[in-house]
Amino acid sequence: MKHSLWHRSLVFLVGIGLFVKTPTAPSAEPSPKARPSEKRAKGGPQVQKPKITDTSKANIYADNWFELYINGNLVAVDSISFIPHNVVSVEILPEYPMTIAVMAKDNADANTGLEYDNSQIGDGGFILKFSDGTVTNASWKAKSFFQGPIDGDLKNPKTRHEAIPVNWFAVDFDDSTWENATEHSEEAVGPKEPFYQHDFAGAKWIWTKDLALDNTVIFRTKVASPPNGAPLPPKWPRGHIDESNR
Ligand SMILES: [Ca+2]
Ligand SMILES: [Ca+2]
Repeated sequence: MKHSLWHRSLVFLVGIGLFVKTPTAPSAEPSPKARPSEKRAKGGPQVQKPKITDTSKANIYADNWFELYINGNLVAVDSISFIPHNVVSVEILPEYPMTIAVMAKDNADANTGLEYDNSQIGDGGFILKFSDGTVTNASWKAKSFFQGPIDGDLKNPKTRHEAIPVNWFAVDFDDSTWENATEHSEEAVGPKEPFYQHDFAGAKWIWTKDLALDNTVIFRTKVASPPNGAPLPPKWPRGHIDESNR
């Protein structure tokens, strides 16, 4: 009888122990709503993101076409191949130091250097202004990769092409041996109406020395800080466009 009572008490106590332990056992995985850290990772209030007011306006005019890279990234391409002449006006998110690299092309047949059914010699010209005060001038570097017609010979037009380096737009590309750009007068370039409808005040027309016979020109410059004296912007989160389209 005594033994049996002790046995029943033991079973009772073990049962109480199990009952008491059960509610304190570790719970299952928390629901997604209970993970604030995961929510923040998707872009919470602690991420300082740029607004459109943090961008600069870029006005760009090329006689006849251009593509523009900033710090190795393609930023703007002239939407019209050669004519009519147009201004490309876009917002950019500047980061300093800012390496700007531009490929500009005059309208010229690759085999003759002539335009309009090989009937005449055209001339080039490039001008750019950013609202941070960046402008084109003779401090930029310039190099021609396509000349023609050599000696301006219209009857027997010949051309000279130099291979364009694959990394011509890279930040670390070495342009130290290149000549400085040449500033040309507005009269010499003869811009069309869209130029006068945009703000290019303070910017200079640039090309190589030869506005007529140099047809593909690459320009490069490095801007250390906003030329208008504005403070350096924060290091915005950016990310890079994957050009392999994965
Ligand atoms: Ca030309
Ligand atoms: Ca032209």
